[in-house]
Amino acid sequence: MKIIPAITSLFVLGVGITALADPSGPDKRNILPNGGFETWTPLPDPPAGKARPHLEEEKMPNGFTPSIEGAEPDGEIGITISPDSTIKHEGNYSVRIESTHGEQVGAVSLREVEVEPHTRYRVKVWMRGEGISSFAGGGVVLWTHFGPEEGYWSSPTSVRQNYKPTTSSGTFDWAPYEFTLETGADTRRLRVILQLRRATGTVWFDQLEIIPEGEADNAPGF
Ligand SMILES: [Ca+2]
Repeated sequence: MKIIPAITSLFVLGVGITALADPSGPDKRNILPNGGFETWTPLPDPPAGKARPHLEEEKMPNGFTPSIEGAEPDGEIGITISPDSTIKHEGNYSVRIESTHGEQVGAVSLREVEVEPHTRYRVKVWMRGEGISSFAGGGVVLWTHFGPEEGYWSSPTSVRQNYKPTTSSGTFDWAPYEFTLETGADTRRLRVILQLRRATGTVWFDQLEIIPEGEADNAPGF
C-alpha cells in the first residue's frame, strides 16, 4: 500500500517543476528555428525593379525575408530592418523595423515552416514599440498564410489571416502577443509575417515561436 504516497510525491514534484519554469522563456515544443533572430546572413541583391527595405549590412535573420509595400525601387525607402543587440527580449539580438514613411509597409516574413494538417498551433511573439503613429488602420500587424505545398502563396487554397495586437501603436514595453490557428486537411506549410504597416516609429520583435497544441477542433471525428 506504499504506492499511493509514491504517486502523490511524483505528482507534487511534477507540479513543482512546472511552477519553476520561466513563463517568458522559450517553449520546448516550438518548431520554428531562429525565431529568436539570433543568426543573420547577408542577402544577395534584390531582383532589378524590386524595392527592398534598408538592411543593416544587407543582413536578415536566417529563414526570414524583407519586404516593402508602397515604395518604388528608385524612390524613397522609409523602412529599415536591423538586428538590435541592446534592446532585446532574449538571447543576443531582436529584429527591429523602423519607419519614417507613414504610407509604406515594412515586413519581416518567415519563409516557410512545415506544419501538420488538422492541428492547432499557438503563434507567440514578444513585441516592443516606440513612437508608433499609424495611419489608415495601420500599426503593428501580424499575418499568417498557410497552404498545401512549398510556394503555395498564389494557390486558391492558400489561407490568409491578419491579427492586430491591441498594443500596435504608441510606445509600449516588451510584452508577449499570441494567437492560435487551426490548419486544414491539406495544410503543410505556414508563414508568419511581422509588419509595421502604414506607420512611423519603431517596433522590435523577439522570440517568435510556433507551438503545436494537438489536434484541431476541425479534425475528422469532431
Ligand atoms: Ca533574440
